[in-house]
Amino acid sequence: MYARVSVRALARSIPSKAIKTTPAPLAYSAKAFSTSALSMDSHKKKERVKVHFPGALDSHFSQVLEIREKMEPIDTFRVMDTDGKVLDKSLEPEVTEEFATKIYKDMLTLNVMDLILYEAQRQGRISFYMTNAGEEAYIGSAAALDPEDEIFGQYREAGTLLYRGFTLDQFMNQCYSNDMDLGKGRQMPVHYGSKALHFQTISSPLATQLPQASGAAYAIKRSGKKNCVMCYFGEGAASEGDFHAALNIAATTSCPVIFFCRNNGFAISTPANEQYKGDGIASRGVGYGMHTIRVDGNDVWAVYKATQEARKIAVEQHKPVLIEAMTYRVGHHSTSDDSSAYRSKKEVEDWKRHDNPMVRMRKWLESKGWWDEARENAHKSTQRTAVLKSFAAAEKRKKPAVSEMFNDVYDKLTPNLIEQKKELEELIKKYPAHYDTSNYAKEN
Ligand SMILES: Cc1ncc(C[n+]2csc(CCOP(=O)(O)OP(=O)(O)O)c2C)c(N)n1
Ligand SMILES: [Mg+2]
Repeated sequence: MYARVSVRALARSIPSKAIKTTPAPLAYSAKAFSTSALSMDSHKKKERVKVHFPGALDSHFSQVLEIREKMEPIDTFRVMDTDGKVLDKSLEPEVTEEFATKIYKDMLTLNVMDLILYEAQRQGRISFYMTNAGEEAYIGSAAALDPEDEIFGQYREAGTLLYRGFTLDQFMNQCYSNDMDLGKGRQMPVHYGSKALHFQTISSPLATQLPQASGAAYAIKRSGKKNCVMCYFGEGAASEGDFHAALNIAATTSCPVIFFCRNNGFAISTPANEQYKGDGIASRGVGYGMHTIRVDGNDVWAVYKATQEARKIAVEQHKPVLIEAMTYRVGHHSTSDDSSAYRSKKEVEDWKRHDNPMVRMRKWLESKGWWDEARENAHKSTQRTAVLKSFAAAEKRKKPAVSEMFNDVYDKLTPNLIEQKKELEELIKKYPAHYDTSNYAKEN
């Protein structure tokens, strides 16, 4: 049942040689529970009669009591091997040098920015940070989107913003919560948002973005815009109830949304094998009757191709798609985590050495003659200088004006907010030693 749904759906929507059509798996029947004399073989010869129940229209009646635990695992689509070699010539990406190098340059810039901001947190200069190491290939998914597709992120997708043109100054201003921060200092570092770049502000409670993404996609469908929603989340977040609510409503109301799961093997210290028993997150997509793709999340071109096809389905057919990108989180979960407490350093080093998305993409670019050591060093060095410059400028700026904490909750200040604001102003005036506002921007 599972494979039949997914293969047919994929075959209809992705006219590519790359799409494998696996035959439906044989039923895993529990013969021990078959009380009738009918064997599986003789049963199969009998004419199959479809059920008439409204709850499962594709089912057939059977005299074999089938108890299923497993289904055929979903394959992982890849274009390049771990050395950056394209495995099937028909999958060679047809892209320009400019496009391919932009993706890689953004991956490199993200690495440079992560390194500097991670250290800045260690020195106590910002309060928190999260890195992307090991998962940089997800930038391939951003490259497959239209700039007006609405993005809902979890927190480890800063590269998608970078790809869309969020500036280093904007990243730094947010991490410093200064008066130039688009979020006006109301969020923790890395909780970016940009209305201009169609990137909804990150929120800390896991999975809240998923039902919101379904709702936004429904609104896009109603508006008639030829766009979709892209919703990123981790495999850990998929354990939240919101995940299930989001997928079910998107499937039943046909919302143009791509659910992009970064399955990086861990939810802080909880490994994926303690998080779920099924075939990853992808198997759930088919469970909700939705197009589903599992992809090598360390392979930029596989991620790019999968997202391109998913976007076509979402925009042209108004249907949701689940992509599960298999990857590995090389960095610690965040600056509040020390991953050596729950996994060996050797395991991490092995991933860096044997399946590194940066190396795979770089080798592919080098094979085209589009990249070399000199370009690598030059890009890293200019980006390091640029990040440090933005960083120093952001650090010098004042915090947003104190009154900003009352704004934007509602369109206009409500009577109770006006009262609270007045009370705070009086307190600041009365106890200046306790409420030093010299580091805050002046009130307008
Ligand atoms: C509702 C909720 N529960 C718990 C947390 C604490 N928390 C923050 S991140 C995280 C792990 C999430 O893992 P995953 O979704 O796999 O994303 P990853 O960090 O691996 O990218 C947890 C448990 C939270 N922020 N919100
Ligand atoms: Mg995870």
